[in-house]
Amino acid sequence: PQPVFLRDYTPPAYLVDSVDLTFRLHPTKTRVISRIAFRPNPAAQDRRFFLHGEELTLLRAAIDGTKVTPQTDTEGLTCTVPDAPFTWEAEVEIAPEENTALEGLYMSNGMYCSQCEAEGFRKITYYPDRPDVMAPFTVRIESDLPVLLSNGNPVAQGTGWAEWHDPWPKPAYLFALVAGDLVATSGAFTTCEGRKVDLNIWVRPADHGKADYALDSLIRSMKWDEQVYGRAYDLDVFNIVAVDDFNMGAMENKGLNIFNSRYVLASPQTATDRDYDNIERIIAHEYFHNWTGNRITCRDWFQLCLKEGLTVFRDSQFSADERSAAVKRIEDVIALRARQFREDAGPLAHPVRPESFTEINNFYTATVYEKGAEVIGMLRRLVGPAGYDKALALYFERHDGQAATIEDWLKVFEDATGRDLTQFKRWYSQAGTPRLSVTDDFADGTYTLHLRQETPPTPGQPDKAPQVIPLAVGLLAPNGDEVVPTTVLEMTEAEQSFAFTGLDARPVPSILRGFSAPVVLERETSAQERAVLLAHDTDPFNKWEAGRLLARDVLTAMIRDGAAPDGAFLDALAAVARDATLDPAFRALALRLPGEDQMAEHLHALGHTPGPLTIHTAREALKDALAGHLQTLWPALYDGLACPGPYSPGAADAGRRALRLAALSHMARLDGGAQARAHFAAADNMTDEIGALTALLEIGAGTEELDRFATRWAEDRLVMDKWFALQVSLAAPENAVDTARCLTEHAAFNWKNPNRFRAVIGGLTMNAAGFHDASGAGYRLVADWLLRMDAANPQTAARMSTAFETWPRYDSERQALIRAELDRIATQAGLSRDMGEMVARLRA
Ligand code: HT7
Ligand code: ZN
Repeated sequence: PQPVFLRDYTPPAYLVDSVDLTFRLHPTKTRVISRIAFRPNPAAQDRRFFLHGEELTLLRAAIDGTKVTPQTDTEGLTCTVPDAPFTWEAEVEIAPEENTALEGLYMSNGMYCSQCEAEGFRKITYYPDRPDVMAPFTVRIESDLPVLLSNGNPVAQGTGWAEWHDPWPKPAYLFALVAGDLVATSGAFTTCEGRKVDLNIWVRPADHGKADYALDSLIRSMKWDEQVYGRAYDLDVFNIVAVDDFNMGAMENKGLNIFNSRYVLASPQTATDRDYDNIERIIAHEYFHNWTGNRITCRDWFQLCLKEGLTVFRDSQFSADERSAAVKRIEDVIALRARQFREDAGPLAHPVRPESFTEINNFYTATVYEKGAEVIGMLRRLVGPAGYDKALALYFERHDGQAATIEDWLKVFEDATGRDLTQFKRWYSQAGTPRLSVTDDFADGTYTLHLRQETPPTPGQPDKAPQVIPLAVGLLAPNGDEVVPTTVLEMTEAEQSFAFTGLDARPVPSILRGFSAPVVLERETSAQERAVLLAHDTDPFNKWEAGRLLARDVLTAMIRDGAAPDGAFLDALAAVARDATLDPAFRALALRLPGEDQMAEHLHALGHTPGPLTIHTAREALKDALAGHLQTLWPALYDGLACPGPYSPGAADAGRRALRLAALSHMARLDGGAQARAHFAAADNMTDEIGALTALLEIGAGTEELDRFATRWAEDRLVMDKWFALQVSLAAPENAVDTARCLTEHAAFNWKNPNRFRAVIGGLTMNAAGFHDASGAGYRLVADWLLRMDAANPQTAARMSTAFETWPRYDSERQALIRAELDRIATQAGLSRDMGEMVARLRA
């Protein structure tokens, strides 16, 4: 397969005025009859008529009613067509039951369901399957199943059939069809424009009653998008369907969102606070796509960040408004550093807007999504909230109904605010995380920050130009009083200095407040300065960051130099944990030590390659030290934080539970797990149940509780995913591979279900010391499963292959072992395009 390049974009030869589809559903012989009105595109450079089509059996085709015999190959068909508007008709046969790739039309537990983004529609019928071809769709579904759904509004229905019409022109990737035995949790929403919208969340009958939170989240999202972005919903119905077999989290098909059931189904007994949080966030994300993605879509797949970066940014704003903004920002940055910085530092690094790809499914990445959102956050900081609102209003006005580009997006900001964004655009084209080194001096009441930025080379990009970095800075007096409130410095040069005058004493700088740019800040900071920031910074992000840096440095010294846990750090953390004026959720985050993977990356940047087991052991020792040092605090926190009343997933109670469970996990290190066992036995919600089980597994206990858990939840597949994931990811390093192998032999290990596969194989890759076991057994087991999964479901297998992206930071023995596995995968006959591209990039 050949890569495609952004620079080679050409407009489509033909545009589509309308699409009529009839589906006669059958597990192995579904008939799809299409009737498509084409017209020549005046803007096209050539007139070749090409329709994408893969794995289709073409039964007949006609143009304007006259039978034609197109030339077909594995990618599609060509045909001689009139140089004027014409109607194309075709009938194809497909076999949804045999579709294990979960792309196109497939079956999950007896239900028909589609997934077309990015290029799945071509597995349903012949079509110009590219996002810049937009058309209204009419769909007729024929099936005996009781619930038949497609995009848009219902037109008519009878026994064994239903018709839908979507008046909003859309690209084929937003097409959706669902047919099954489903029940709805329903509600209604009246938009600010007076449209009454029927809302339905469809689930399997056995899951009835578990969609209330999803519905509530949907209603809150609809309200928020009206209030904050002025965007109202535009159809009479909004349907969401929960599906068990799904490659990703959810899909924003117009009027018919399809979700991985783990992001819809929740009850206090079966879902954790994190699950509730994710449901709210993802429901919002997919809903927000209705405007940022559907009404305005992407011209081509290189522009993916146009919809994904913006929609992630919008869902983060929503979560910040609905919950705690400070906690949300910290959680987002933890995730960004863990996934995107890691990606940027390895062989898979790519720009937010990639310039080439072989398989677009491989580019639904943390860089496109999360860094894409950070870039928008920087833009908003640079132009200010009012400038941002003005630009967004212009974006919706100018590009509604269009397939747009990043150039269009930036032009809107330039036109709305008068700002030149030529240099800013580098954030879209340059890969890699900029390193920002900071030194300072103080003389005669003037404090000067000296900044230097440098972005390391990434694949295909050896040299980087300076980027625009909005740097939010505040200054604190040595006693902790804020003497300069947050100011945004705009760094544009490779080296630049900024002075603050009129100061009485050398201040303590609080730099990169709110994590105002996705960079790595490098600055020699004394423990004393960090302690001041941890105790007094008014910026909650930097207050948390001060604690994280202290923890990171303590861990670094323990790993690298065999140092003992630092007492001053333990005291500083104790002060935060004890501070009842702080949000419990914030305190819980402050107590979370940097992860093993993060430590490996940090030490690698410092030129060290410690074994993963050394990192694991040091981190465990620091946790033990923290447990012992604060032994009187933990029971006090535990006793004082019990939530009064029945379970509520709201931020306040979730924060209390998070801090209480952090206390419990430290107590387990002191009492052999006695309190955790009691907590497990008394738990009346899944957050407490999983929290107690985690505390036990972390100290090598919990066998009995695991068994009890499995007995209790054997029939609940989402809860059982947790059971599978937890024991692999928390296994002692020396047992992790065996635990994973053993679980792959478990009767309930249905590996073709992506959630179950990710629970076990993904669980192993998350157990850093286990996966990177010096024997190479972890690498071997994962590679074996990648190969097996690739033959069934390339998308899910290829995503999992990113587990190998960190190879450069390991010793030469481990590097050789990883390379051997990548070679083994690369030479496998019949490897998918997805996996072929991933291993080629990983090995480069
Ligand atoms: N836009 C969607 C991305 C997507 C996807 C979803 C489910 C299965 C396969 C998929 N491929 C791409 C999800 C989103 O970002 O909202
Ligand atoms: Zn999205």
